[in-house]
Amino acid sequence: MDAPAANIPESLIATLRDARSVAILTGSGISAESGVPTFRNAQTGLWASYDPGELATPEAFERDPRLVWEWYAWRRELVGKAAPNPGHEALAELERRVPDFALITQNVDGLHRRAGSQRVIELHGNILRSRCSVEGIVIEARENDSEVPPSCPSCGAFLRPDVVWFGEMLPTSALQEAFKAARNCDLFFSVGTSGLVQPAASLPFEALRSGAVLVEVNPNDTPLTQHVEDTLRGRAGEILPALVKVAYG
Ligand code: BV8
Repeated sequence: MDAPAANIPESLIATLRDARSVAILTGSGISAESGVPTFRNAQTGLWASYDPGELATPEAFERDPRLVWEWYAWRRELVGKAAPNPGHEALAELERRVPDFALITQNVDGLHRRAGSQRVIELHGNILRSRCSVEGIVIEARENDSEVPPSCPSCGAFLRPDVVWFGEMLPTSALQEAFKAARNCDLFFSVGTSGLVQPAASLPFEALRSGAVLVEVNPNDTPLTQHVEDTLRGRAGEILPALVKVAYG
């Protein structure tokens, strides 16, 4: 049995097989093996000197719309070159195996849907979509638009990435669906997230309060680690496929 499978407790396999309802929260760690830098990892190249937490704000866009738009264009290009990894694919397989399955993601890279996951709750939006910064309507950004940022075809305001910035409210329906899934699940996995960003970071605790078994998949400790039933220490791209293989063959 290879290493990741060997570290999966028998009790967790039994709980997974018996689970009626499973909820998963993912963060940027699950996309790391697809070559998408995690949110807090040092930015590379041109963006090395910028703090993502500062750029992903309405204030930054107000102050320098061109800079913020170009940062997202750089990230969109990275995501466009990335492919789902075995961790994303294992979650798509898990959805097919569990009667009631909810995949809640903080990620904006769209890789879960590209891996075949159907029910994906995107808490923080999607970097591949743009919206009018005034009317809020989603606009397909035109290829090679000379304006940076491009302007809304109907009102002329700047387009912005269709993501949730720090200080902005999350989409109400997505947040409500996420908390409902956390409250109703038998088993909750927190995968590839440092658990620092609210309100997403409250979801595992909501599951715990509702009696779910809580499991973390991460190479490192997080503020959640001390509260979980099982810690699967390692990379999602190795652990999740091993979990699915051991549980379902
Ligand atoms: C809001 C989109 C109401 C943009 C993002 C208390 C309550 C409520 C709000 C707050 C609060 N305290 C502070 C706040 C404000 C703020 C917040 O939480 N700040 C934090 C930093 C303290 N929250 C908000 O503003 C939210 N809005 O609450 O509205 C409100 C408004 C104003 C005032 C009060 C209330 C909006 C938050 C959404 C921000 N937008 N993304 C974009 O992407 O550009 S969040 C951003 O961080 C990404 O989406 C990312 O997914 C997310 C979380 O980060 P992680 O995914 O965890 O990534 P990180 O790099 O941190 O960690 C990676 C992990 O992976 C690590 O643990 C690593 O070990 C692990 N890993 C690495 N490799 C692997 C791996 N794991 C597995 N396998 C591997 N191979």
